[in-house]
Amino acid sequence: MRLKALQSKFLLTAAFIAIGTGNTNAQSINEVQKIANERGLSTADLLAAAKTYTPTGMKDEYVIFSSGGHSGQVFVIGVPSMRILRTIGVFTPESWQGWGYGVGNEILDEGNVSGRENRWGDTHHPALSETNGDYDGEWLFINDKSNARIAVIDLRDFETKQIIKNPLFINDHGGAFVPPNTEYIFETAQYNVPWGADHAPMSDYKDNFRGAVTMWKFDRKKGRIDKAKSFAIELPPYWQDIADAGKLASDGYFFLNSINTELATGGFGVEGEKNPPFEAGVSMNATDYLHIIDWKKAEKVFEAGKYTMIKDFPVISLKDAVSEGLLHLTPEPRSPHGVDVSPKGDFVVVSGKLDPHTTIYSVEKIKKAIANKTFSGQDEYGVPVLDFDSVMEAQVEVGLGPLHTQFGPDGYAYTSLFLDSAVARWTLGGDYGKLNPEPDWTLVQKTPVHYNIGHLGAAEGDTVDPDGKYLVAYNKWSVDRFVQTGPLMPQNFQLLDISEQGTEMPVIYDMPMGIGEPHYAQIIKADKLKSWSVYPEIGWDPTIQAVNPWAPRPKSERIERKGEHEVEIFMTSVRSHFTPEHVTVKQGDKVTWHITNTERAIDATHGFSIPVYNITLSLEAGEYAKFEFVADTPGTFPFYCTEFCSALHLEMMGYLMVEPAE
Ligand code: RUQ
Ligand code: CUA
Repeated sequence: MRLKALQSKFLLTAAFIAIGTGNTNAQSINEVQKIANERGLSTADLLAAAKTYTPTGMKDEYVIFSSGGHSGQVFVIGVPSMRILRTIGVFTPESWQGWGYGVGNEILDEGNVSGRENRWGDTHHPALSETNGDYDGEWLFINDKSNARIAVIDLRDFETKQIIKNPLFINDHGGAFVPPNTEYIFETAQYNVPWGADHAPMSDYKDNFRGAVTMWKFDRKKGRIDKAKSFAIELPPYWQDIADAGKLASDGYFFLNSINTELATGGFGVEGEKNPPFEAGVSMNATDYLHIIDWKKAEKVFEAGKYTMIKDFPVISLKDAVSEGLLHLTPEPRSPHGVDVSPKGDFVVVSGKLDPHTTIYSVEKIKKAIANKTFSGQDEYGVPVLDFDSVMEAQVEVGLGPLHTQFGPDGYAYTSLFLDSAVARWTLGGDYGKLNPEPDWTLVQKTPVHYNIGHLGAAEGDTVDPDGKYLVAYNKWSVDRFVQTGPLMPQNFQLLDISEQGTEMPVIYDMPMGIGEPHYAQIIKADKLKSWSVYPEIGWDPTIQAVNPWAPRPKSERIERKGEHEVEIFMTSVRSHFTPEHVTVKQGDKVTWHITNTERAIDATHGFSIPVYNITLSLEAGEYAKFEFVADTPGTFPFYCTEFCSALHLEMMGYLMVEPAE
């Protein structure tokens, strides 16, 4: 390392004279050289630093919206600095944002499962809203795999507005995905169960367990999923896996993988259980099925009333899905995982975990095969299977354990290789062929990553207009990359520079991700986000994105007793006091507390917390919030502002007195 650094002295000096925009003099070059020598940094390291170091005040060019895995949250990260900008509380309460401790509780309750409070989630696949197949920066959707729920996040204030529980299945994986104009949010089941997760013996698997895809109608004006206009399509009980919506050439289609076409039910390991274990049982067939769904047709079938109500939810039956010609299958190499549609929508890339190739299907050929009924047969549920050879376009040997694919603007595709711990760059054929110097459908190079990459994300790499430039490897293991943090270690987000054709794709940054276990993440150009810096007006209620008439204003603060046991409090907060400062209620009172942060300055957030009652809020400039509780515990409770908002922040407090009942 040291030797390499010394050898590169000349290069390095030249580089810094060439790139520095400040006062580059011999002395500072020497200093850089000295530091590089002391720290054992190579020229490549210094270049990586120059590409990622983001001096104070300089903002990031891209923003990652990352799932938080079983933290239940979403994380927002800047690129290329790889700095965490914020978390977004989604399925799991988050006390900094006051999410689920007095505010947000109704939304979290929408996600209750079978009448039970459920306060965590396993977020996998964020989907930014799209217009004409390109991210528009307005909305973000994300699934919860553990309980089959979808959340809607408004990117004006980065807050969760809705959580919806799927009534049919208990577990989802192929979601959230949106078609090019975000008419729907797709959610598909994974580990199949009988409808509504009702009980049935495992011996009923083939007949009573079902897969499904739900098409949640998104009402962009209201910013909410419209359950009344949503429906599902019944699917065979294969484990439907990840999915992608068609675009341009494949607009109107929706593709999803499956594993376990064997219909394995496990049952191995203890006395008397002799079935193959799941991991073997679901991997026996040489091929599984890619599902091809014509969702525009499905929409028409639903609108024509051709559905049955199951668990109070409209479902197009498998039989009708077949007879209406909206569902087709085609074989895909065993244990497929990722399915990704190319930028022009003309190819579908499938990667099989146990096959070293990516398999590319031609959308034109798929359409032709459907029209000509070029079937190789049907599956055991009567779904027609398109002949593999007539829809397959190419196979590229990329390496071991291919999972997910993203795209660049230059005809390159990038596939994550879990077993190889690498990112493979390969070339697309067809129209993309002229964009890159290498021949079509060839592996170009591989970059090792550390370690065991799951998803990967290129800048806008799943849209109709990918940007290239940056790619992030979302590695599952970090092993030896960071200071040991006990046996539980962070994941490793590695930033790769993919800006140059034909050259290497160097890793230029390692970011430890020590919160949750992210899966997919999308990377959007930062200037597409039009986030508010303060709420538009004083008294703004983020749950309705409008001024709330109940919002307290300066001079209207008061405490109103309504009848025997009800009290309503109207409070304002501004640097550095709450008005009123004394709130007295009686034990047993039902308390409704309204509070407005009347600030107009950027970043003038106040917190508000009450001990014992488990209340903590975050009130951003202009925000109105309401919370309710029953004052059943008498006592003296100082409430205070939890954000260090001003020099007199410690003085920003008051007392809640709950008088004991006689
Ligand atoms: S998939 S395990 Cu996104 Cu690779 Cu969930
Ligand atoms: Cu307001 Cu501290």
